[in-house]
Amino acid sequence: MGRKLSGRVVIATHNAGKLVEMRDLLAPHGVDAVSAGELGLPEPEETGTTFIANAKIKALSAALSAKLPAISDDSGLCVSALDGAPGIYSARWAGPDKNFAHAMEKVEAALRERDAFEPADRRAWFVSALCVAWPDGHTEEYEGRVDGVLVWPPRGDAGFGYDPMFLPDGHARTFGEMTAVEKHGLPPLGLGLSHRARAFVMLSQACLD
Ligand code: ITT
Repeated sequence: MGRKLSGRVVIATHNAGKLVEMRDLLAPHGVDAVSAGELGLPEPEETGTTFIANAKIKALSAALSAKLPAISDDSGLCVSALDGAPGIYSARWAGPDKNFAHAMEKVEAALRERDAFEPADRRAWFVSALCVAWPDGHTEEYEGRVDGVLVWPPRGDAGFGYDPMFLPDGHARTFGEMTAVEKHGLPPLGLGLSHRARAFVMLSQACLD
């Protein structure tokens, strides 16, 4: 049982795609969500070596600057044949202009170099580490994961980042072809499909009403 969140909460991300999803996930829980961008908070350097460590850096930085509880997400795509890359470097593979068409091409090129053409050789998973931090320094962390295969060419233009090339197990459409509701996969449709929704279910059970 975690510490409860209520009132105003900072969504500590500067990523527009994540912000939409995190707002969506928080919406039914009656908190007043404000983004790091709206508050003009700085983007801390992500110096951690794990998703959880980077999520903590981001949530603590926002909570201490804003003097409000803050929720961050550190996430990424891990490719089995690439020994888990790009992993915590998923945002960096898109370069300074955040070009994810290019980042997906890089992943595809690396898979081809390894002769990974069959679905069995193209296994991947998304991870989301969510951290809630309070201005007194208390933090709680939750991690979710979804497994699937990488398709080529990318399919669909919904979502963000690597969504168009990720086909979650048990589904016929990529995250890029799903609505936000389908990607979340929350009740009454399911128990959480995306990595972020799965981590959020744990967070909400512990910290939200
Ligand atoms: P913040 O740190 O401000 O939250 P960021 O984009 O730098 O934004 P990360 O360091 O956590 O965030 O990078 C994670 C990258 O992994 C992100 O830029 C996406 O491209 C990718 N990613 C994470 N979740 C994803 C999802 O649900 N669908 C597609 N790509 C995702």
